[in-house]
Amino acid sequence: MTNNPTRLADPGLISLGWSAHFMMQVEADELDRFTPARLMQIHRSLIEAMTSEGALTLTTENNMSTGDFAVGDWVLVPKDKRGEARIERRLDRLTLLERRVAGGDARAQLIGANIDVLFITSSCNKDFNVARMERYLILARDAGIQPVVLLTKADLASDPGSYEAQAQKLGQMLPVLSLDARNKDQVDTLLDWWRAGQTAALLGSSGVGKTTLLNTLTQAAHDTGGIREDDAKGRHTTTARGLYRVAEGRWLMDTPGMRELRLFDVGEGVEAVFADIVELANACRFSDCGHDSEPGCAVQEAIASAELDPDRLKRWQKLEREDRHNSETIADARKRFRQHGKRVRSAMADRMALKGRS
Ligand SMILES: Nc1nc2c(ncn2[C@@H]2O[C@H](COP(=O)(O)OP(=O)(O)OP(=O)(O)O)[C@@H](O)[C@H]2O)c(=O)[nH]1
Ligand SMILES: [Mg+2]
Repeated sequence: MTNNPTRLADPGLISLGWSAHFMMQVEADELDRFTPARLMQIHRSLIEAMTSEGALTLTTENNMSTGDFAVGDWVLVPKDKRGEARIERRLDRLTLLERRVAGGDARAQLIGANIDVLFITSSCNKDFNVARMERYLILARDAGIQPVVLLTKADLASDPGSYEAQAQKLGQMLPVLSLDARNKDQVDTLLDWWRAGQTAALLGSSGVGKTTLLNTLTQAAHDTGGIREDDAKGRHTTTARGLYRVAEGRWLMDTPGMRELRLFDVGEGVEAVFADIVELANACRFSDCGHDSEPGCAVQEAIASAELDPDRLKRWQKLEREDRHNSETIADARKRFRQHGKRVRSAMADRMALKGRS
């Protein structure tokens, strides 16, 4: 069945972020019954979405939970529904941000989908932490999302340039900006980083000014909160992820502050962010070099000649270990879950067969 580009090239859909990637996944005959919708906010049992005709509240089928969807996802919903509708199916994502949930659970949590630009947000105060920003950077690079480091509260720092210089060490070509998140002229310069129909997301700790940035851009008044004087930590004011329309058809995702970002399955992201160390490691004499005291270690040679910061090596080794551990744990948990599902299905089939015989 061929696609129907005329109906799917609806300007209303394009302004929601619709593109060829999603268009190609819809069959022409589906268009008689279904319409695409983008997910704006996800609650425990309901999802708020937008179609080219307006807002809708969505429900999921019994075998899916709202946790299977991410803000920013595209789904198909039955046509001509007013108010409430059920999700027929989700379209494949262009990009996805996910992390391992905090605590002992070996579960993945979806952060957001179909994001083009990630604003890695931190403040020019005690929140500033290079190792933490590096994690966000890995997440973005692994997902194929353009990262931009955004340093807020530049107005409160005596030397914001020193924070910028430290962040710039994360990558020579990484855009690093500092600003006062309450200043409209300064915040409007962010619009250069994404286009109409594209989606950017704000990620960072609580209190760094994510919602303040959204409010300044949209002139809206979503709740913002103060921070603690002693350690600059926020109070987790924003409690749900949400997608909002900002100037000229751009979309911006505000998210609740993250206490920690536990990565999994981001091997490619780690390699991209630490490409310099990976290259050095390839030049070591032994292929299983531990970069400790082995002879012919190119990594240690680079440290000795001050070409490589030893802290960066430590962070790389820690992130590699953590990624391997978390990826294995989540893969095991998923396997157990699938096996459990199989056992339940076969027990049900046995029961049905017995019933059929009696
Ligand atoms: N001086 C100054 N204050 C800022 C700036 N950005 C944010 N603030 C203040 O910092 C506090 C926290 O801002 P929020 O926007 O609520 O922070 P958030 O990142 O959304 O926090 P969560 O929703 O808890 O994740 C508020 O009192 C803001 O007014 C800035 O650039 N300069
Ligand atoms: Mg907030």
